[in-house]
Amino acid sequence: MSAMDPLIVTCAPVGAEVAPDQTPHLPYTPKLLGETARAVRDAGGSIVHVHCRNDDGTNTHSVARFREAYDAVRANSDLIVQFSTGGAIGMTPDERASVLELRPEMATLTCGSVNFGDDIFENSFPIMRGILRKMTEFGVKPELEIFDKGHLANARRLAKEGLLTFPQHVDLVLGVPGGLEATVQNLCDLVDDLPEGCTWSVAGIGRQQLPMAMAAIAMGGHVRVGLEDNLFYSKGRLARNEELVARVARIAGEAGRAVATPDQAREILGLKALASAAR
Ligand code: KMH
Ligand code: ZN
Repeated sequence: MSAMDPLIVTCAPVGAEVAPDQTPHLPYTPKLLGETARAVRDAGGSIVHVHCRNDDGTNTHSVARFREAYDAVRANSDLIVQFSTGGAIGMTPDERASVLELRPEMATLTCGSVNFGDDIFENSFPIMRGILRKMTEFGVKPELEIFDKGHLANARRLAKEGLLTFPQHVDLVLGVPGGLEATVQNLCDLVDDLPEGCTWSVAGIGRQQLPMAMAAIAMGGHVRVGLEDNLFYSKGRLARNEELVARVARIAGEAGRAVATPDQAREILGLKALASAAR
């Protein structure tokens, strides 16, 4: 597949910074995540980006909880399962990387440290190398998370060290307070700077989620939406994850771009097709 490939829509339904008391629509248990996976698939999604919480709503990166989450998604859909290795601020690098032993199809690799609100999301070279080595060990495809312009240079350095080969799939996360702002100019600059052959998506934060998605649809990129990045459907109206996916699918369709099925997305991303037993 090439140029204007079908649109891969990633849904990030639960984030470490979004708590259940902020919205009734956060699928923070495996059961809720499974239901959301089904709805997101029906709405046109291809990938689910996974963070986990305990039943009391607190963040966790426990392998057992991620296994439950994986099983819940798989029992309800054929979505590509992508684990977060970013976790939550304050988690140790080992904790963040621990879930890779479950061999999800994909996992995120944030390509550098970044101010994150009043905190620092720490991703030193030793941290990135450790996560990448574990991804290689368990055969997990990375999605490179780029929060700032210098993060692409960091990814190139990791490639020079032999820990990564290009092309890769890259997610441009724009609008985090402390990171690169969500503007079309910044998006174009990053896309111009991508190594040859990379596929990319954009995750606009907050109210920039929809405009960034629209730009990506037009540019031939892919899109990430979901409550991790944005709680609202419109001003004052809380969103459900599947509604955010459905809106992007609808707009893409109007623009003449169909959404990718999960298996089409696997082909675009160079992942193996899902064994029929796992559907
Ligand atoms: N929660 C952020 C500190 C990822 O999922 O890989 C990191 C994050 C990135 O959400
Ligand atoms: Zn995340």
